[in-house]
Amino acid sequence: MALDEKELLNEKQIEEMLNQYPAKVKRSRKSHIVLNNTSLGQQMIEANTRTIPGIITNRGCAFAGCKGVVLGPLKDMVHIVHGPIGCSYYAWMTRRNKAKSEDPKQNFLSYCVSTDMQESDIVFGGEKKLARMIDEVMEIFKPNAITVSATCPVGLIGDDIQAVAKTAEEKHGIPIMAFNCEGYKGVSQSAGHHIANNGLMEHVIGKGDLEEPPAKYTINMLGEYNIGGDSWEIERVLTEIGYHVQTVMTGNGAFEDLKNAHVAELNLVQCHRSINYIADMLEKKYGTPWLKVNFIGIRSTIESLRNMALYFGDKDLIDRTEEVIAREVAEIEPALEKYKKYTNGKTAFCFVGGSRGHHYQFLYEELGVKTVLAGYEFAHRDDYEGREVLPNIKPDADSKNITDLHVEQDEKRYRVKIPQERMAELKEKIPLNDYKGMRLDMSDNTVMVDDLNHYETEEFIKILKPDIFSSGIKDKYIVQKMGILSKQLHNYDYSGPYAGFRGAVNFARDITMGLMSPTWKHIVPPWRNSPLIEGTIEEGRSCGC
Ligand code: CFM
Repeated sequence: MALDEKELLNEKQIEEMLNQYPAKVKRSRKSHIVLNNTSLGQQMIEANTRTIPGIITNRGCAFAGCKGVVLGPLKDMVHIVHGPIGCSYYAWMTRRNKAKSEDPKQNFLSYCVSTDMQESDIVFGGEKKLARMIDEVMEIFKPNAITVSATCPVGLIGDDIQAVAKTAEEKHGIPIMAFNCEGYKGVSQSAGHHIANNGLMEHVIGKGDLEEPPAKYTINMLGEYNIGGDSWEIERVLTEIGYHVQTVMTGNGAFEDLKNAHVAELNLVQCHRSINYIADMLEKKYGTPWLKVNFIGIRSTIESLRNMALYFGDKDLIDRTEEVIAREVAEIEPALEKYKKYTNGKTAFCFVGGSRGHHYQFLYEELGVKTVLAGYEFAHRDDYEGREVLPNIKPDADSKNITDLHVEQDEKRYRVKIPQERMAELKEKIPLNDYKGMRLDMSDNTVMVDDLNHYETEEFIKILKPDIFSSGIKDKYIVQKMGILSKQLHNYDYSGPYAGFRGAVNFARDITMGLMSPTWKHIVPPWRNSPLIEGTIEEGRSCGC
C-alpha cells in the first residue's frame, strides 16, 4: 500500500481503544498517549510514573538500568551481582554491549558473577557470602576494580553492602563500589541509570592522575554502549577526523580510562536519558560543556560532526571534517540507494527504551520510512517535550527516592573551556547542554505513546498496520506472528553496528532483508481467515444484573 493511502490515527480511534479499560486506568493511560498536532503548541505527555498493576509493560527494573546498562559494559571491572542467580543471568550480555581489550586478562564481560543467594542467605543474611565472593574474584581475576550491585532481596533483608565493600576495599587495595540499585528502587530502569551515574561520579571519574588532555581535541563520548559495535564505528570516524576519545561511557569502556574523564575538552552525549546526570556534573565540577549528538542516521551523523568541529572552531578540523564526510558518504551512497528502493514508502513503529525511540526516526526517514508511532519505555517528559520542560516537572515520591548528587567546582581542575561570550554564540547554533524532545521531529497525526503495553500494541497495529515494528524481545515474536517484520532496536537481532555511515547501510540491508523475506507468505495468523469470537445478539434478553 502506498504511504499516502495508509490510514493515520485520529482521536476517536484512540478513545475507542481506551474504552476497554476501567475508568481510572483509562484516565491514566490517556495522559501517556499524545496524538501529535503542531497547531496546539506545547502538548504535555505523562511519563516516568508507575506502570498500572496488571498491565503488561516492556519496562525493566532499577537493577537492570544500573548493572545491566551503565556499569555492565565497563570491561576491566568485575561486576558482582549480589542476589539470586536469575537476576544475574538476565543481565548477562543479552544486550550485546561488545568489548575488546588489549590485555585479554582485563576483559571480564563474558563472565556472569553472582553470589547466587539461596534461602538460607535470605534467612541468615548474605553479607559473609558477598565478602567471600569478593575474595574469590580477587584470587581468580585480579581486576582493576569491582562493582557490587544489589537486587531486590538484598534491600529487603537489609544486607549492608556498602560496609562489605568498604572493608573489602581496605583488604584488597583496589576500588570496590557498592550500588544499592534494588529492582524496586524506581518505576523503571531509569532510576538505575541515575544510581550508577552517581556512583561513577563519586568513586571513579576524577580519580586518575592526568592533569591535561593527552592530545589535541580530547573528548569523551557519553551514553554510547557499543551495542553490536556502534561505538567502534563512531570512533573510527572520529579518529580519522583527528579527535582523541578519552573514554566512552560505557560501551567498550574501561575503569582505567574513565578515571581520567575529567581532562576532556568536550563531552558528547549520545543517549541523554541514561547519562545526562554525569554530563551535568562534569560541567559543574570541571567546566566541560556537553554537546548533544546523534550518530544514528547519516544526516544526524553529519550534523553532529559539523557541530563538534564548530565547537572547537579550528579551520583545519573543520576542513578535515568535511573531507571525511565527503569520503564516507561517497562510499555508502550506492549501497544505500539500492536498499532504498525496497524501503521507500513503508511505515514503522519505533518504540524503544529511552533515546532510541527518537534517534532511529532519523534513519528511518532517510530510508523513506515514515514513523507513525513512537515512544519510550521509561523516558521522562523532557525526552518527549524537550529540556525546557524540566523546571515544570514536579518530583514525586518515586523520583525523590534517588539522591541528586551535589558536586562542587574542583578547585584544581576546573577550567573554563570556552569563554562565556563565545559559549552564548555557540548555543545559538548547536545543541550545547541541550536536547529537544521527539515531538518536534514527528509529523501531525502520528502518535507518541509512553510505556506502550501489550494490549495497546495489538490495537495500534490493527489500526495503523505498520510494515515494520521496531522494539525489543518481549514483543517481537507476538508481532512477527501477526505477519509484520519485527526489528529489535535494543540488541539489533545479532546484527550491527547501525551507528554512523557504515552502520546506516547495515540497517538498510537488514530492514530490506526482513521486508523481502519469503517467510511472510507462509504466515497465516488465525484472525486473517476467521473471526476469533463468534456469537449472536438476541434482543430483549438481559443478564439480569
Ligand atoms: Fe539509552 Fe541505550 Fe536507550 Fe537505555 Fe536500554 Fe539500550 Fe534502549 Mo534497550 S541506554 S535509553 S536502558 S540508548 S538497553 S543501549 S536499547 S532500552 S533506547
